[in-house]
Amino acid sequence: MSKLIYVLNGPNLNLLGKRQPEIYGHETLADVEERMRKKAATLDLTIEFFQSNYEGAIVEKIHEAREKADGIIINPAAYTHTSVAILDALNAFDNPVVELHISNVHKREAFRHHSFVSARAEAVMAGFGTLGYELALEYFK
Ligand code: DHK
Repeated sequence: MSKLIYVLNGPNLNLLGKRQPEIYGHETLADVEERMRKKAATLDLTIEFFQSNYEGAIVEKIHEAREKADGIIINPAAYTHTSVAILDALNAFDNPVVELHISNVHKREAFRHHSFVSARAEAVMAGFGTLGYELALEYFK
């Protein structure tokens, strides 16, 4: 049976393609989702794609994943650097977690260098642009 991977996106990623394209690129989140679905099919994976600007909604989606998902790919966006709640939710999830950032956060402002989620993630990727989402699927093949 094909594995189900939850792909979770945090705040402002709904503006992907419009927001600071010099950092986050020109692709929209819908473009990313479409490319991921195609790539997932080649790896015998199924994805559940989700974005929210609300911390609690992301926490609740991680709770849902506890019952359903074989893995999580998460770009927590700004919550990467602030959210103990998302870390705690991920710690209550038993399958692998891949943390993803479109930009190389380590090349940016100092406040982006710390991630609460990295304490939980099996793998962390940053700086691959939106291509990173497809590459992250390879972890679960
Ligand atoms: C996206 C954001 O919105 C920022 O708050 C993070 C991350 C970096 C990204 O590179 O995908 O600091």
